[in-house]
Amino acid sequence: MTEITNTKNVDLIIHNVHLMTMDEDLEQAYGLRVNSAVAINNGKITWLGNSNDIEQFTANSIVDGQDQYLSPGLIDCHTHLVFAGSRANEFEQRLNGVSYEEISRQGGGILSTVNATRAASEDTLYQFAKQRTSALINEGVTTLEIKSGYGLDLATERKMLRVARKLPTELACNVQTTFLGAHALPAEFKGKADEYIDLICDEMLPAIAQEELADAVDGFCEGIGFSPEQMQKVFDKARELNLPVKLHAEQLSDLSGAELVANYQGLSADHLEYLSEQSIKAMRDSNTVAVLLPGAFYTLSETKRPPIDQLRKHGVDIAIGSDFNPGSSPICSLKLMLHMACTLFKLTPEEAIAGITRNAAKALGLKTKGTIQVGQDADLCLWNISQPAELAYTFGVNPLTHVWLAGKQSI
Ligand code: DI6
Ligand code: FE
Repeated sequence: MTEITNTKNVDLIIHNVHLMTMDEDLEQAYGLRVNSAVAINNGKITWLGNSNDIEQFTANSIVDGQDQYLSPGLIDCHTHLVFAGSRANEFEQRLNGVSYEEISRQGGGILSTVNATRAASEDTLYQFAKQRTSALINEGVTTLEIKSGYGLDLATERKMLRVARKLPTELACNVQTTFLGAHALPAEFKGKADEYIDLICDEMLPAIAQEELADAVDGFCEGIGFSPEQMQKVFDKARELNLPVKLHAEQLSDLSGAELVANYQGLSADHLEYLSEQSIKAMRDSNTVAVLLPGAFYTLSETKRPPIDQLRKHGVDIAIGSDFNPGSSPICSLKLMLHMACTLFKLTPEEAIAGITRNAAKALGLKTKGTIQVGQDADLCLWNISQPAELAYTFGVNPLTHVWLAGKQSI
């Protein structure tokens, strides 16, 4: 078996497990290796092989996995979980027949959360975010992405990103942050969208980049968001500052936002219900991941599914995110998204699980996460299940028994 360490003394051995490696080079579904073991040293996977071959090691800690399944730590590659306030009133309005877009045009929607988030103290925001992140962690999430975008002014966008950056100091998780200044037009810029885009490019983005508060840049390209031309300006600035880009695209209509972000070698295009084949080809050519968000599809009672067959046909990688936010996806569960990716979007359980591991890592540009392979970070989940598909099949029971983050047991 592959070995990259000279020493046979390691920090941790987990044996007697079935490995869902999610390694795409292995032929078995889920990259499955039954009756296996992994060795972990300095937070990395240093060996994997047959459970009978662990005698060659001495380890500070040995865990008997008792025939359970070991998967990569789960990755939620799209959340908006730093926010204040509730939008239950809009939930009620929608069920009384007012659409998501109408609510937004009337000054509710994202702008209502912006008001609450601007008014909240950093500590209040942090406490809410901590509670939500804990909920994800308890289901096996070890890495999550968090977007700003409910500040829409520099001070509040910075406040949100600082909150996101602080979470891993108290919780066992990795956080990737994304600057989403171009999420909506703030009320004080009504009728002056281009001026707001200039503010993002000239002041907000350079300040955020200088403070290293964001790992990527995102926007909402939509009739109720920003036009492709406006997003292009933001992407040009991001490129100048060496920040990768991604985009909320084709959620409610087709503006070819996915093609635009692909032209900037974007990490991902997200939502994509109204995605065209032309944009799919552009995504394929730039390795831009398709991030599908079944929570928003479900909450908004959308009926048009993302073009899954076309994405498959062109070999575009598919990831799944929770999009957890107070408006279109008030569901803080990646496990439920896994289930809904199958039931609503008809992904196979293997595709859906790849969507919250290997492909979610790609969507975040993380090369050392999302699979169980030698050299990868030892972010791992142990599941008391009888087969991999069970992770997607049930919801409401939690089969998670152990989690390791960089080789340290956290659950
Ligand atoms: N699309 C979404 O689904 C979220 N943001 C976006 O651009 C929704 C944000 C919200 O309604 O608060
Ligand atoms: Fe979103």
